[in-house]
Amino acid sequence: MDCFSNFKYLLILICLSLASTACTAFGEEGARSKVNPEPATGPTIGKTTATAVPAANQLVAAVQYHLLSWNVESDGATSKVICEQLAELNQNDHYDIFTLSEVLPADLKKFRYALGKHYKYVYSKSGFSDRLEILYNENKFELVRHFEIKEINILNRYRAPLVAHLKDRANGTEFLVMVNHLARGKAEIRQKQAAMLVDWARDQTLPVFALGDYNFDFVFKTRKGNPAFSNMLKDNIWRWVEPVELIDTNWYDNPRNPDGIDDYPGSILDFAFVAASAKNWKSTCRVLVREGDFPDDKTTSDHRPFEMTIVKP
Ligand SMILES: [Ca+2]
Ligand SMILES: [Ca+2]
Repeated sequence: MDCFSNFKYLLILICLSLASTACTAFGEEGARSKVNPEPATGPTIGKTTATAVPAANQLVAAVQYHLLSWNVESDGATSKVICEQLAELNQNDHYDIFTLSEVLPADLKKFRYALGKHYKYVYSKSGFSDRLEILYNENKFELVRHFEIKEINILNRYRAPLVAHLKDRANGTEFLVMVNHLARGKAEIRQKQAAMLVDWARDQTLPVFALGDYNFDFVFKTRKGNPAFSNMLKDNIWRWVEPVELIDTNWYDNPRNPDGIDDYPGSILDFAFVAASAKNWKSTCRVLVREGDFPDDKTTSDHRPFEMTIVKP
């Protein structure tokens, strides 16, 4: 080879090397969208699409989790139907964490298998036939500990809040997930429970996400809940994650005088709250409406499920 041929050879080598670098960069971009098929939200929108070759720090996916909360109406539904509906809601393992209330003891394990063996669960010992259950994707999370806050189960007649301390296996993020089902019949008990939840949350250092059936009777028209709701919001320790659209979460038609019309239209009983550093996370809540869900029947729940997406800052 003469001097000119050497130069051409060198040029070809440089071109080949550049082409290979570009392929690698686009390959990583493609891989990221597979890992995170959810539409990008908030600040991530546009970051990767506007830049042909993103910087390494932009390839890190946002730390976000999908939670689903649902009162499954213990004795007013069948485990068979609830299992089918849970599996349908959780296609492709969409939800990382479930917080359920009104779970019959016999159904705790069934709901886990409806989601898959890689979901594990903890449950409340309190609650008689209306237990609380937290299920989590074990591939994603390690369970650090779990506990019930027994004092809030006043007179041992209701349900103690159930808390799971989870740790993300991939990035070490730790947080608490709580499920609540506050007293329905006795307003003063519910009010006391809400005040005690505030006292408990005041001392928390980890992010806290608390979902469930709070029986706060929040009416859309007046934008007011019952006195327990006011207690819960006292001192801004808890922040309510209001659903993006206010949709009734509960169907109730007095069985003594049924007229096929919901007795409490335009109101909700089910809520998600955040406390401590969880207030810095981006949290979005949505009530899930499925075709034919209301009025419920003897096999389905009288509550709608709702979901919350949380994104770490
Ligand atoms: Ca029912
Ligand atoms: Ca009615």
